[in-house]
Amino acid sequence: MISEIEDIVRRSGKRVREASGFTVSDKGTRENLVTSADVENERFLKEELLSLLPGSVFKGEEGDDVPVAKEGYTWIVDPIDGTTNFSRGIPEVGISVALMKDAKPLAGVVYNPFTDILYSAEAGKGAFKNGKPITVSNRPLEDAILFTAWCAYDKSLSAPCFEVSERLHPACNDIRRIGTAAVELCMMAEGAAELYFEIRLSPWDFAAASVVLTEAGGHICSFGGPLDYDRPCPVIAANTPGNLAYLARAVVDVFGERPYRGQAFRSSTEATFSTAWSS
Ligand code: 2AM
Ligand code: CA
Repeated sequence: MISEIEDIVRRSGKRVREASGFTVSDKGTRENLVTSADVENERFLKEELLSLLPGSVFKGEEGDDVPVAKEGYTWIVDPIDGTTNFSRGIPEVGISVALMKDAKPLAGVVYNPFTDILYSAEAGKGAFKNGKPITVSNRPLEDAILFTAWCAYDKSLSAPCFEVSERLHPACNDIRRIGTAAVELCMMAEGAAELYFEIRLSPWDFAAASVVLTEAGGHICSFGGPLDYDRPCPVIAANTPGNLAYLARAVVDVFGERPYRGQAFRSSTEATFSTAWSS
């Protein structure tokens, strides 16, 4: 099955790479973009993936946001992760396809059609970059690179996100921001970076990469427990449980009691740290 998914994703990537004359529009705020290539690629992936697995459910960013099925198979798809990069010709883009079974992640493929790098993983079977096994690094915090962003699409949350960066920067090696969460998480999976924090990611941004990162030996969670594959949530990830706990502590210290979508961070702190320490 994974090789068939990879084949579909590679074919969709060729279409994205060769797309010309696409139109760009915003989805409510000027930072949140969609192009006609996003919409066209979601249509292509939906058709191909549903015919690969008849009876499955398709959840996608551009117009197909439905709940993940509690029983059976659900695809979670971002046709272009890094749309702002794509619209400007910056070649950091990920086509992200996850397959869930009974609401649990089963497989993930992330493909950058501009670099021709494809990450893939199936639960329990390891993670791969263009077919070669990958693992997270074992770098300690002081050598770690952090991927993070400052919530461009909701600037009311950007100040505390900057504060998290301010705290981490002296403790680690440096900070990077590539503009596609899916590719950033996969770069962690191959050992190129060690830490990841975003206050709000949608399931299609992280679903496929979460399988790749977990299978590569990494750790990824939200606040107070596992990722929510049905709605946007905070995402923290690291190469080791110790680095995950350090980052989670910094995030909770900064955000404190600040409610996030009606949920106080503090109330879920204990569960976050038990996830961090026990995984
Ligand atoms: P996108 O390009 O598919 O929109 C940038 O750091 C990351 O944030 C990208 O993965 C980008 O995905 C994602 N992103 C952009 N707008 C977002 C939004 N409104 N909510 C959640 N994630 C978003
Ligand atoms: Ca997208």
